[in-house]
Amino acid sequence: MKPPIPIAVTGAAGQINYSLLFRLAAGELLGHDQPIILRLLEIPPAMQTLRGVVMELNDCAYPLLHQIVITDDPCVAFENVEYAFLIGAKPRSQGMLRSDLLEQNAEIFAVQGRALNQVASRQVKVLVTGNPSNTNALIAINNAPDLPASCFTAMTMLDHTRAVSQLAQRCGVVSRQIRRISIWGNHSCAQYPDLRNATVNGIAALSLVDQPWIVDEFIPTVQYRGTEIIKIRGQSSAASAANAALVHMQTWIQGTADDDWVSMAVASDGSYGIAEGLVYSFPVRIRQGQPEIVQGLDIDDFSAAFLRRNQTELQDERETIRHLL
Ligand code: NAX
Repeated sequence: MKPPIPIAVTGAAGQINYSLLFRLAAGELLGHDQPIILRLLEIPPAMQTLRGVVMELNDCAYPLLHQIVITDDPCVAFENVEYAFLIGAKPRSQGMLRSDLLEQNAEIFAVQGRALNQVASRQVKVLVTGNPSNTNALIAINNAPDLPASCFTAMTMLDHTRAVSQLAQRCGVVSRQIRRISIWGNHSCAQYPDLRNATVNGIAALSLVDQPWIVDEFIPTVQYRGTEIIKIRGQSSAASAANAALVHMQTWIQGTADDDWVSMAVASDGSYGIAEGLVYSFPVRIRQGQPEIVQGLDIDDFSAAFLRRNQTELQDERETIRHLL
């Protein structure tokens, strides 16, 4: 049997984790021959709920689940971890503004960035899901000066899979026939779901769908999907978000298919004119275990306006939390 690998997960008593933890414990991230240790971080008021979740995890008798550590200390949760899912934060409820979220959640990611800097593996792969995820990742990067910024990503995979699904449904195909969807910018309603490079069974998506559908249906449906789910379900997306977190980390570990890419928010290197350092979602491929921004895509005026709007929004968010950088 291989030695167990620790995986840190924050917000472990929350609704996303009520799906994610069970999939991790079943071996969906690291494979069905790799034992794991779950290192679960929560705040004290949620510890009781977390103990109940741990009872259920134990009751599944997962063959690969070697140990579960629960703690409210980030330095314990992140000790030597290779993988960290930063999910814990206050979720957006109906009517809550992003700026309120930003204020409330920023401090959490400063503390957790410092803890990762102190105790995590130097190759740790960190996925920030807690909202506002791009700016929370920016805060974590800036509070972890001894870790390369490339250790940190924020999640736009849910937006990506939503976009894939919308295009697949429109074209009457299944999702694996879709390639090269891109989500640009912020994980917010400003994001730009872009199908200009997408293919459906190898055929250019632009030759199969018309511009009014793209502008009036595809883009807003993806942008506002989270809001719509809160309205209809009464709670924010959970199982689909857990799935996206898992797919994001799996892709980071296993790589992208040769003819495809995924969307991840990473520290900008100035590509496509996006200010260096901003955590911005790009189409990325995984090369030697690292996300690399896909280069050379044609950006028309319509797309450029979206890219600029997202940059401005993220720069404004950065100003709000500058004291934490
Ligand atoms: P829940 O409120 O169900 O769970 C959040 C959990 O985090 C709670 O148990 C809470 O006690 C815990 N928590 C709060 N502060 C913490 C801290 N300092 N350390 C450790 N744990 C802490 O929310 P859930 O629905 O699970 O959503 C979690 C986060 O994901 C939210 O910020 C939400 O907005 C965000 N989302 C991000 C998405 C993305 O695509 N980037 C999509 C889904 C989701 O909305």
